[in-house]
Amino acid sequence: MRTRTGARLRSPFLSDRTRPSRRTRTAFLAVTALTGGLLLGTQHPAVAGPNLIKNPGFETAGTGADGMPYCWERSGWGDNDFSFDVVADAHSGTKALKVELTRSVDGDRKALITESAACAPAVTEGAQYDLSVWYKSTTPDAAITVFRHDTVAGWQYWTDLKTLDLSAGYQQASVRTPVVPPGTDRISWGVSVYGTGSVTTDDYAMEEVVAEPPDPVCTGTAEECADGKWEVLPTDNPVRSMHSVVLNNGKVLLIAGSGNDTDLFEAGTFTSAVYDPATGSYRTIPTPDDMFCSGHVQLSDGRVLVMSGNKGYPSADGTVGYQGYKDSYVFDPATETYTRTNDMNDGHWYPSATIMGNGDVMSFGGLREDSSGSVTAERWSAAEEKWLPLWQVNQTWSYWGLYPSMILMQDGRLFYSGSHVFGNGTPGTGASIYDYDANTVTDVAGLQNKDERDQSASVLLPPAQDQRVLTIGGGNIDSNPEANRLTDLIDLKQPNPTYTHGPLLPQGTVDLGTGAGPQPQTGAQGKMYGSAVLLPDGKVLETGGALHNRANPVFSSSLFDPATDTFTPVAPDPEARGYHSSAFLLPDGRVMATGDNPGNGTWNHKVSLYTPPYLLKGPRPEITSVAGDHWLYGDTRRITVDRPIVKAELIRPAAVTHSSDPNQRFVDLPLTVDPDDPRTIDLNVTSNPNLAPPGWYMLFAVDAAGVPSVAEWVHLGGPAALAERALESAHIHDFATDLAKPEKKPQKRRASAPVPPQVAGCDRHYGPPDVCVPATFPDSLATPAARCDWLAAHAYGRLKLNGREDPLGLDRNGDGLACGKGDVTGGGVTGAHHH
Ligand SMILES: [Cu+2]
Repeated sequence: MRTRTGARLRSPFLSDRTRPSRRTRTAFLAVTALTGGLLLGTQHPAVAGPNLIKNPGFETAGTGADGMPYCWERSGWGDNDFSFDVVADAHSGTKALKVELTRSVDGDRKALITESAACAPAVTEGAQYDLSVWYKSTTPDAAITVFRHDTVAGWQYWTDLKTLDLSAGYQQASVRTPVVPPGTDRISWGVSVYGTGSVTTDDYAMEEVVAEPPDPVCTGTAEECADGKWEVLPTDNPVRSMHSVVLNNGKVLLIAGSGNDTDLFEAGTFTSAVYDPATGSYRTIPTPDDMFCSGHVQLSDGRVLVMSGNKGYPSADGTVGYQGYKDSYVFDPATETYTRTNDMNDGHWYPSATIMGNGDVMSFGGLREDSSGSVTAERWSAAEEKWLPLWQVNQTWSYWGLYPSMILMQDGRLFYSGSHVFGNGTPGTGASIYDYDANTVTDVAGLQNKDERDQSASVLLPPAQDQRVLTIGGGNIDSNPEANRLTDLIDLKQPNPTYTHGPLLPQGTVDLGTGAGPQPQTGAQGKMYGSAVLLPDGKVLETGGALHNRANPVFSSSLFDPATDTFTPVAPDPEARGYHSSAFLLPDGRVMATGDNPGNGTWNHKVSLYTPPYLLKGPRPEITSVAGDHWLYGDTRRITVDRPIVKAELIRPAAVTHSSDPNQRFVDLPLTVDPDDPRTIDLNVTSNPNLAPPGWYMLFAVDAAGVPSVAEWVHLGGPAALAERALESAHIHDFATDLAKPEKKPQKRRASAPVPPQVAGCDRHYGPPDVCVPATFPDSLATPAARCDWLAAHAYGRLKLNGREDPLGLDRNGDGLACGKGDVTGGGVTGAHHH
């Protein structure tokens, strides 16, 4: 077998080799045609594909009244003053096209290839194309923008590829498209001008990239190469961490606080640990507060903002629930210390945290200091490094529930996906678009069973530019049905985004606590508490989960491919990963999984590592150099790699808890491949901070077999993040502006929302607060004996009553002990003791 080296790939980017001007191309193609048979047999032909663009230099006039050249049309939107003119200032020939904006509030103007079968180039699904254009520009606000023709849905915005530098004289911009999505038969593209100034363009070209896929290589067993492999690490996680934050030095912050352990809480023992994947070691660090079930997000400088946490556990009499701190801290990865910030305006146990395009952080939901629900929106100012006072923050007084999944959209609005923790979804459709600046909330339709998406997982699919969200599974800790297999997809680029049904989750095995071990799932059994992890090859790993409220772990993992909207089952994590578990991508391309906190109060300290199939395909591409690690929006940054790649991206490191990581995103970096050396590549960075909020990212380069490099860390930021544009609408396309549902007006000002004290689905009449006797038992457990058997099978141990009431009928002899000897006959009540 041939070894996999760069040299083995036979000139994979044929069309890059030569980029003749339009003038010379005709002659060149004639030579190619004459010698084609000969070239096929050679190892390194340098052949440019034909230019797929009609009238690429505007030399042929059109017939329309608007004066546009043949096969070119005017396009654009928004509030601006503009002109389109055919001018004599050509790069070649006698004509060029000038687009000018003299006033710009929002939107853009662009000359596009006419969106017709006669003019728009036909493309092949799965192929890539090199686009190039000669241009002059007097504005920094110009980008190559692509539309695609969907065979079902028609013409639609696809993506932005490259921001054009200012240029007084003609220069050429070239960039490679991503893989053409399924269902696409044509594309149209042009230069979008979205700020005042002019851009004159000429001599467009579009050539198909011809890449030979590498031979398959397998360095494991056939099963491993298909499904990947899990290993359980020899060293246990020293803390009961339900929070995992990947730091910009490659280490992982694991926050436990009291770790949902009332003994630790009463002792004031709060912990965090920093895990170093390079050594496999943990360092336990002092933790100033009970950050159990706090919120967290990396700030733009790489420090971690940690907000709220547990001020107090529920009272024994069941009248007071969990109480949330107003406290907030910043964790510095360099010193591994926490520093207190100013307080939030309200307490927020289980808050969301979303970083915005300007580096501010928005936080919603959770429980207040008195255990009622917080209706206070909180905003962390990046400029002032503090939580803003209430009067500076727009308020709708909405109660968003616990850990509401709030995903930043490309125009700065927030998408509430419907993923949340504990009980029912929000009133209405259970999902909405929240416009902070306008202070409006508008429901979006289509989320299935919105009241059974408790502890579902939502993720912005790769690439972020596609603005699609996947929501996976879920259950309901109050009604406690079997968790479901539902998945839902939404395309936030549509005028009226609506969830559509995704494929059912693949099933694995489930441990029902019967003693028989994990059994194949049946019927509609799915999972809640699952994790969704973006992988560098552009797929999503969903893994772990459980069938019921803090019980019955599900062992299944699968890969979701956003290119096909399908799941492929892979090897499952051998460890239980239910409540308080998390999974996240490491910079080396593997996935780490921690935690599990079943209802009996125990903790799974075992840590698993997943090696995806892409790491069992032979040598990985290597990033051999990066032009600086501080990148700006709209930049073009050169990297070198040891062999050709087909994709590069920035992945925002995880900050995950309770299946929720709304900041996780995969930002595609369109390639400009050096025509003379495919190992020298310019990466085109988005100019839109809402697509990639400022901060540290993992830069991956991926080859044609989907094998990623090890990540390099780069910081993305710059003035664009602070520009007003970052807070307002994106230039690229008018989207999600034709919502069918009416805007909800802000609610009346109020202090809080009522939340029952048994919010976590646990019956507080039994046992300590860190043990969760389900308020609703799984179906079919109707009798006290059956319930006692279930508790015993799930190792609940001794359960004292907290008062005289016994609503579940577990203490029939009234001795103050649930499911004691005198309570059950023939029920064999045994099991491990808690603590
Ligand atoms: Cu929790």
